Amino acid sequence: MAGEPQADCLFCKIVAGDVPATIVRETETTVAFRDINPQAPTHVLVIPKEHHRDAATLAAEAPQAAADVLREAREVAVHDGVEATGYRVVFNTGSGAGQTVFHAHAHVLGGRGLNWPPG
Ligand code: DGP
Repeated sequence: MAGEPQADCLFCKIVAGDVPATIVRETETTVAFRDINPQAPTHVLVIPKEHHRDAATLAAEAPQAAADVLREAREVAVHDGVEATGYRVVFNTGSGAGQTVFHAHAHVLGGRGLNWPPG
């Protein structure tokens, strides 16, 4: 069923506490934790606790959870002190766009200059 935990999903294991992560914030519906391979001083992943394979699927299957992820992205930026200077929220969607973990997640990046287009 849509949203159910998947036994082979790394981020479902982080939600369950079975894989350790540096948690920044947690709400009823989301978890935010530091990326294991940070690309900026602030590089935090915000995920819905429910399993959906990517951001587009999340928005279609659980729009409230998608909104919660976006709200949390800002809260993470405030938490890390990068909200005022600017930060980037990225959803890699599909392997061709660089998605490697197929549990919807927002990358929140900040704390350094961020070029556009990203390349
Ligand atoms: P993406 O390429 O958009 O699917 O991003 C997946 C991110 O997940 C990538 O930046 C690295 C991060 N990541 C992979 N494995 C782990 C892990 O075990 N712990 C944490 N904290 N992050 C991970």
